[in-house]
Amino acid sequence: MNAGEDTLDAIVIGAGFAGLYTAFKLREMGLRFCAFEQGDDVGGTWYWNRYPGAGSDSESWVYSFSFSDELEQDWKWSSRFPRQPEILSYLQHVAERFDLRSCFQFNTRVQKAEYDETENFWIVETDSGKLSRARYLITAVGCLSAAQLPQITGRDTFEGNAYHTGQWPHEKVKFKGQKVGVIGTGSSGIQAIPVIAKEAAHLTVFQRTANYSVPARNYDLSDDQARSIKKDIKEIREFCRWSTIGQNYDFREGEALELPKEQLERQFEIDWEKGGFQWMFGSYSDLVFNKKANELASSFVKKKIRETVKNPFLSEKLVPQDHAIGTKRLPLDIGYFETFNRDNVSLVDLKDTPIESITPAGVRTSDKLYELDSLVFATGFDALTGPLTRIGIRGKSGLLLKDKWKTGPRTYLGVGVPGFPNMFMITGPGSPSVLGNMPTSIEQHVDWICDCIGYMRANRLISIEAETQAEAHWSDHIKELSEKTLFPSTNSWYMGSNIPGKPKVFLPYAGGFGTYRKLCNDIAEREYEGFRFT
Ligand code: NA7
Repeated sequence: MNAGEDTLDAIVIGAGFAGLYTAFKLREMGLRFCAFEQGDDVGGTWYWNRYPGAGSDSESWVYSFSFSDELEQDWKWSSRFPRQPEILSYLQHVAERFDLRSCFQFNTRVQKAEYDETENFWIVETDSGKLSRARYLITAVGCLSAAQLPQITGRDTFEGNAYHTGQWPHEKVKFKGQKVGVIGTGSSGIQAIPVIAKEAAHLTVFQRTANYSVPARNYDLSDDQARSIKKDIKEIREFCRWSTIGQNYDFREGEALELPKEQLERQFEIDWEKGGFQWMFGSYSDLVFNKKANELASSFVKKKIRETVKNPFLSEKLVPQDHAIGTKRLPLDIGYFETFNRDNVSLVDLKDTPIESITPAGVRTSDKLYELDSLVFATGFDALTGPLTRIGIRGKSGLLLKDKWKTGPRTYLGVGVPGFPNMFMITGPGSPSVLGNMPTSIEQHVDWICDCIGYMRANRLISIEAETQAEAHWSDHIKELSEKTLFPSTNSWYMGSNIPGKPKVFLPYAGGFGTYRKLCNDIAEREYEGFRFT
């Protein structure tokens, strides 16, 4: 590809949390860069995921940027767990406040990015055919942005309205008076189902795997609560930066297995009333790492499901049978299990009666045809690798990133890949990313990457490339850490097992966010050990 003579310092892909902060930093550093976004505005995840009930499962005061004290003090969150419209407004506000929209070309999809080895540049081609050339390629493409539609016979023949939660229309979708079907009971389905049920004439939930869920217990923030959070925000942020999952809480001292059963049960109850991820990740760490301890947590939630769902036949169908709690991403819900007490909601257990096809009229299982007006695919994403491999990224010797990762992604720190010099991935595979609070992860990566670029410029270095040995060591480390957890025991998108043909490899770094931050800092201090410069 030939991109002409004008060479930028950097090209950024994406205008979500990661792209916005990168643009802010690069501009502060005085770099010439161009940023592309396929949507027509900023927002990333929150631009696309507009389904009913969509929202963050991290508390608003940490699910936000910490780089500007003024922004932190001025912005007013209305609730504990912000909903999609508010998060999108926040990101639009950030774009306006810091004049970041001018850094982006919207409605522009990056099709290809190729590294020119002789000149040490990235050449990027967008869907308009335009080529741009830059020293650095920074991917801010998100971890859960490549929507996955299931491969079901006749999927596209449905004559009603069909939606994927991750590609939701921008105009209001109406379900009033309709027979609606939802396929999928992951976090998206669990958020959407209670809201759709309130509007639809009838909702049929097609469940393949019964899932755990913990109540969010969302609440409106009073002025006093907001004031007190703002007063302590610096300490809160510092805690997040060094915590296990980038949140304002961490595992308790001690182990669940050490406690008398009644005491643990009491603690579970107290935490259940508080709601949120804290129920598990602010509790005892052996719930996550030890099968026996995890069984105690799993049993507690199963008991809660049985207590909530009035119809005993239905509640048994909703009780997870085949996985340990937390090994699939733990959803938070606002009335999910209660929804199955409604007269207008029914559950189809696909383990008993699998989907055979989708027809023009609805969903046909081995039992019968469910006629539908609208069908919602809450079927997830090609997580972490999908957003990157769907772009034709070619490194040295024309190697496609997709081919390089044929047997699973291998990276160094989840930031760099040997053979792909001057490419920086924000929250790429092999970094903590999806195992924690995303804005905390994103800010850490963007700061680290920008410091690295600053170092290169100060030292007149032209290219940086992760070393093969560092990649091998890091990949072994990722595997080793995952084997200390219960994650590999379950089919989940963490393991890549939701995508047909995707190698079954644990994708994120499970060593804890604070530990990872320290590692990255140490590596930077040792002049980017594990990377080779020219
Ligand atoms: P998830 O968590 O991947 O959930 C997808 C759901 O869709 C899950 O219940 C799947 O069942 C189900 N699914 C997928 N394919 C099929 C087919 N072919 N038939 C029936 N059911 C199917 O995606 P989400 O969007 O909910 O959440 C993704 C993340 O986004 C979330 O964790 C947050 O971090 C934000 P399965 O369990 O595979 O049997």
